[in-house]
Amino acid sequence: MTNWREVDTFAKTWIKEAGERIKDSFSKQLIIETKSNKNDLVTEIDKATEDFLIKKINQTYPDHRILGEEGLAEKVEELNGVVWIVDPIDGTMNFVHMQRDFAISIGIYEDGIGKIGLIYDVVADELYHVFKGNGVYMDDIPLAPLEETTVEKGIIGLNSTWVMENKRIDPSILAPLAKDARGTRSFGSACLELAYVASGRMDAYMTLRLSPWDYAAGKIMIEELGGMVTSLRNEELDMLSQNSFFASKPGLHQEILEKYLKNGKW
Ligand code: 2AM
Ligand code: CA
Repeated sequence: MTNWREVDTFAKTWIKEAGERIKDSFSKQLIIETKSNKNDLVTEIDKATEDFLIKKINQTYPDHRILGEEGLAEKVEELNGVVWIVDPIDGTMNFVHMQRDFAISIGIYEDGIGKIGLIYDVVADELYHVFKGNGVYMDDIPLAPLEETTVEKGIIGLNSTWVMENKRIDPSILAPLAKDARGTRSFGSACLELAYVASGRMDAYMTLRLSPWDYAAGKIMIEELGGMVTSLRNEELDMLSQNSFFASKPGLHQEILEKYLKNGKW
């Protein structure tokens, strides 16, 4: 039997320790490489952070498995048992250029069901955490359930570049949503944007493509608070591959799907 309280305590300790190590790297010269495209960045700190977390998890829980963005652990092809889904630095571009607005994200799943989610905003020193069934917190502050809202009153997290990334999508398709919303925002770290939806700073967040490590923690938080997390086609997300992504307060989710997203070829 898994002692989930113990897992939660270790995970919180390790994510903070990993954050300290990242902060210590600020004074060093970074080695920056690119991955899928010239703006998809990775540094040795991303890899060192994932490696640090893998070692801690392996030493304490040898039967748990790890799905990490940098792929340093054994390959995970199904979600049986306990799987830690880790993004060592979400928002690497922010990390490299701005030294702020990036986070470590850890979602811990059992047989595909989210149990624990942690998102650590390293520079702000804010830890968002959820233990399924026990509410969501930012540090010691409980987050309120998400209430229904409308596009008219909503702030929508939307990255202006993603509608142009895919030749199938006419960029103008989202113009009415951007126009009708109270405002749009883009922070450059998907997991932090999900923490902002959970904490009510934003009302929804959507993107064309997200990987499981970007949303594994945030999904548990938003669902715990009564929000919805689906693809842009309102489908359940596949935790083992990339998906289009749409997280929102209730009410707003339905309104955006019906009025703005139904003609998109996502
Ligand atoms: P990363 O920094 O961990 O790579 C930037 O808008 C957000 O999208 C970040 O959360 C970033 O995560 C993520 N991202 C960057 N490139 C991506 C890609 N090719 N596929 C999915 N998500 C990506
Ligand atoms: Ca990353």
